[in-house]
Amino acid sequence: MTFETLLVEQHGTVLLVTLNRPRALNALNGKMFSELSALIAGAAIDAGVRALVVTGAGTKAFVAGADITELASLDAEGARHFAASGQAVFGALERLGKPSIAAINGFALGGGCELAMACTLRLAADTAELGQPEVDLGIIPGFGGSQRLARLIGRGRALALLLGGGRIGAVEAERIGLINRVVPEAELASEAMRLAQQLADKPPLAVRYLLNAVYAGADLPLEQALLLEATLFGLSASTADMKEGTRAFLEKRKPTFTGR
Ligand code: CO8
Repeated sequence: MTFETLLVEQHGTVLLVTLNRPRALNALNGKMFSELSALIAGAAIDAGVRALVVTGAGTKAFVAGADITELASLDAEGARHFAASGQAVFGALERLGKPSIAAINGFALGGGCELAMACTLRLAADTAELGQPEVDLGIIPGFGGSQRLARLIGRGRALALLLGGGRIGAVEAERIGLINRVVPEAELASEAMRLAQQLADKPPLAVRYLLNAVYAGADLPLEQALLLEATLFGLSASTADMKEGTRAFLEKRKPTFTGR
């Protein structure tokens, strides 16, 4: 697949996706959402893709938010539709069943921070800045920020960021749990690929069940979530990879997973 707003490279079983509108600091527009949607749908059914890295083109920004030029001309129904379709795309990424890593190489603001939060893990360059500045534009986050931020870092910290509208650096973002790890800027790309490859080498069915258990379980009462975990545990125990993983442990050798 070729895209207008995305650069996509496959490195073995890792898909490197670069949001590519550097002159607008990779701001998310309708075209980018429809291309991301197609890309995620393709990655979902491609057994050769086991992990994704998402990053921004250029040296300045991961994603500086929704495209404010497009936003400015929307009426209420257009804005509702834009928010809902962005939410659907980020939801599809979150529920892909394959790990995704946001490599935050600069500004991750508004929709950019929301995209990073829809990824499984987040690495940020030490120069990166994150925030939800929507309030200062007279709007609220529309791509999941008002919900994912509180779930990720807690309601109090989320409200401070959402209401303040300011930006925080990568070190502070790591301290409050918004990102997993700060990386020197020059090492971000290689570190993100290295981590993605590590995850891609894990047994993919166990990874999928694990992601399902964590994401679907989070929205369920504990009793139902535990039932879901036990059911997925049972499913994972029926895989050839489980037999290989346990046998390899007992035989003191490295497992060879086949994804079955
Ligand atoms: N949308 C469109 N263009 C943008 C955006 C954006 N979000 N951000 C930057 N650009 C453009 C600038 O207009 C500029 O273009 P040009 O060169 O043609 O003038 C170019 O990118 C470079 O930007 P700057 O000159 O501003 O670069 P600076 O280094 O001076 O500043 C900043 C960088 C601080 C990142 C600054 O550009 C900025 O504040 N950008 C906007 C950040 C922001 O407010 N983001 C949130 C957007 S709203 C959002 O994401 C809501 C999501 C939910 C929507 C729900 C649907 C309705």
